[in-house]
Amino acid sequence: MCGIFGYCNFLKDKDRKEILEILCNGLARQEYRGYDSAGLGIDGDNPGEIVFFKEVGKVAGLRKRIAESNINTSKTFSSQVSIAHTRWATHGPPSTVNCHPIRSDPSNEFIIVHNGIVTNAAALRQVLQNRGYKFESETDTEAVAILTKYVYDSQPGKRITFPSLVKTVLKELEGSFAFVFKSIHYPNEIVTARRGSPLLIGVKTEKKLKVDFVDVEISGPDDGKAVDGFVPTAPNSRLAPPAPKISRRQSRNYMSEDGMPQPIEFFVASDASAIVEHTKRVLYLEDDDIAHISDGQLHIHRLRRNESGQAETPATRSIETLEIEIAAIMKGKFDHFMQKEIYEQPESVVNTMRGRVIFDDYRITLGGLRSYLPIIRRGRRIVFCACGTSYHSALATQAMFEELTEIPVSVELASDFLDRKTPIFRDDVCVFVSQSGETADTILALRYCLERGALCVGIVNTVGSTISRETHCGIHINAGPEVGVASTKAYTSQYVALVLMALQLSEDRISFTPRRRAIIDGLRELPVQIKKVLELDSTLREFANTLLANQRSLLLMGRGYQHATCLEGALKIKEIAYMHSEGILAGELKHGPLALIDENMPVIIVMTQDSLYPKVQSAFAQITARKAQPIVICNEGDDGIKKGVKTIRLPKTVDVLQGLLNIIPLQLLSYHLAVKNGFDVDCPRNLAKSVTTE
Ligand code: G6Q
Ligand code: GLU
Repeated sequence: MCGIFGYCNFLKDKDRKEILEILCNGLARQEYRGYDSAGLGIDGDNPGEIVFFKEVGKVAGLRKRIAESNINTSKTFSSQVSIAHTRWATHGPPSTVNCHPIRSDPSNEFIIVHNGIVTNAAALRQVLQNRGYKFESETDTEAVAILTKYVYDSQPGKRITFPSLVKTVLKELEGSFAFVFKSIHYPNEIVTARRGSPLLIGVKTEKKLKVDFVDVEISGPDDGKAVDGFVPTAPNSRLAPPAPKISRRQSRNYMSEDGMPQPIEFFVASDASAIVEHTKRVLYLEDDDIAHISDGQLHIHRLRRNESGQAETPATRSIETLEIEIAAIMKGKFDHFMQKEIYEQPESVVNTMRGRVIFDDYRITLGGLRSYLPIIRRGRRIVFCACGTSYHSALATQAMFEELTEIPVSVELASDFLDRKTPIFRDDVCVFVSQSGETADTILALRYCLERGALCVGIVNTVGSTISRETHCGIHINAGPEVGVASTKAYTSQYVALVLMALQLSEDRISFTPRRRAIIDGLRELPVQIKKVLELDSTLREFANTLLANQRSLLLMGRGYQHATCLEGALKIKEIAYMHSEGILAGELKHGPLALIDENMPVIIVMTQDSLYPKVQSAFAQITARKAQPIVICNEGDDGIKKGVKTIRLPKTVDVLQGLLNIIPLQLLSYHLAVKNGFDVDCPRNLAKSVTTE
C-alpha cells in the first residue's frame, strides 16, 4: 500500500519542470499501491522554503494542480532533494490535510512521506500534545514528523546529524513503515528508512561507479540514543544497546572509477517500477536500514533495536541490476493493466517454466530448491501460508501435492494462521506464496515459522522482496511486474510454479512416472491452450453486458480442483466489479447454499471433465431442478450438456492443470463487468496492490 518516491540530483542541473515530472511519473508508476491522494514537496525559490502540491484522488489530479499553479518551473537546481507520495489512507480520510508529505510545523522544519502504520502513534501524539505541539492532520505520520522536530529541538546546539536524528526517532516507533525525511535544517539531504515496508534506491551516473556496493555503517555510542524522558510506551521502548565498536567505512559508490566525485542522481521508491525508466542500478534496503543521501553520497546506517544487538545482516548492500524492462510496466495497446496481464498469460506461464522444464526428458530443475529437496521430502507435513489470490493458488494445487508427495498438506490463510498461533515444528516445511513478497500477514507468518525452526520456502514474484530474502529457499515465479490490483498472471504463474515444485519432489518415485509425464505433457500444451481460451473474450464481454448486467449476486460452483477456481473467480468479481460473488464447493450445496437457488439467482458451474464430473453433474441437476439457469464452464466436445444451456467451452487438459484454463474466463468476466459499470479496473476502491500492514 502507498507509493513513496524521492528524487535527489547532485551536480546535475535539473529545472523544476523536470523535477516535478520525475516526481509525478514516479508516483504514477506506483499508483496501484495506493491512490486516494497524491502529494509532493520540493524546494522553494529561497533557501529554507518548501513548496507542497497535494491533491485528493489520483496522480492525474496532482499533475493538473501543478499545471494550474503559477510556480516558476524554469528555476534550475544543480543539487536538490524532493519527496512524493500516493496515499492509501489508514489514519484519517483522504483529504488535502492528511495527504503526504506531512509537516512537523507551519514552517516545514521536517517533512515526511510514510508507507504503513505507526501503531503507537496515538501515545506519541498524546505526549507531544501534552508538551504543547499542535497537530493539524489525523494521520499517524504527523506524530513522527512532530517527534522529529521535538528531538531536534531538544538537542544541545542542534548539532545532531540528520541520520542520527532519524535513528533516535525510529527507536520510539512501533509498527511497520517506510519513511523518507526532508528538512529545511539539512538542505540537499534526505534520510530514508524501512521496517516492514519495501524501499529501494536507484543510482544513476554517467560514469561507471567505482564499486558495486555500499558499506553498512555501524553506529557509535552516541548515535541515535533513545529520547531522554520520552518513553510513551515504556515496556517496548528500546534503549540504546551496549555501545558496539565503532566501525565507520566510507561509502564509495558516489565516486567514479577515476576516484573523482561525479554528478549523480538517486531515486528512492517503494517499487522498482518507479525507478527502471531512470536506471537499472538499484540497492534494496533491509529492515532497520537507514539510508542517508547527501552531497551525492549514499551512506547506510543500521538501527539497533534490541539489547542483544540484532540479527546480523551483511556488512554491505550490493548495487544490483534490475531485470525488468520498461515495456513490462507500460500498458501498451491495452486499456488497462489487468487486461494486459490477462493477455500476457500465454507468455508468463512460459516464463515460469523457462529453464526449469526439459519437456523431452520429462525433467524439472528448480535451482532455488535443489539443495533443499531432501529436507523437504523428509518433512512431516507441508504448510502453505498466503493471502487472497496467492492462497487460492496454493489451494488449487493442494490435492496434487498430497497425491505426488504423499506428505500431508495444509493450506492456511496467513492472518488466521497467526491468530491461531498454529503449532509449527522443526520438521515442518512451510511454503509462503506471495506475488509482492511484501504482504504483512504472510511475512509475519514466515517469521513465526522461522523462529520455530521450520524450513521456509518462498514462492514469490518480486525479486528482492522481503519474503524472497527471508525464506531459506524458493522459486521466483517470473511472471513479470503485475500492476493491476486484481492478480491474474501471478495466479497462473504461482499455480505453475507449485505444480513444478510437486513434480520435482516426486521425481524419485518411479510409480508416479506416468502421472508425472502426463502433467509435464499438459504443461507443454498450456500456452497454446491459454491462447485459445483468450479467444472467448467477446463471449464473456457479451455475458457481462447482457445476462449478468445489473445482477447483484453471482454464485460460482465447482468441486475438487475447481473449488479454488470458484473462490478465485468470485474474488476477482468482488474486488473489481463490486458485485457480491461467492465460490461454493458443490459438495456443500445441500448443506445450505441450495436455499439461495431460484430462477433469479445467477450461477456459474464449473463442470470440466475430471474424475468428479458425475458429482458436479448431480449438483447441476440439483440447481436446475430449482429453476436455476447456470452458465456452464465445460470442456470442448462435451456433449453430455443439454441443448439450450449456456456454456463456456474450454480445451481439456490434465485434471491438475484444468484450473489454469478455467480461471481465465472468470478473470475476463470480472474485467468486463467492471468496465461495463465504469469502474476503475486497475485501482478498485478501498484496495491496494501490496498490503504491507496487518
Ligand atoms: C487479488 C489480490 C490479493 C492478493 C493478496 C496477497 O486479486 O491481488 O488477493 O493476492 O493481497 O498478496 P501477495 O500475493 O502480494 O502476498
Ligand atoms: N498511515 C499513513 C496514513 O494514513 C500512511 C498510509 C499509507 O501507507 O499510505 O496517512
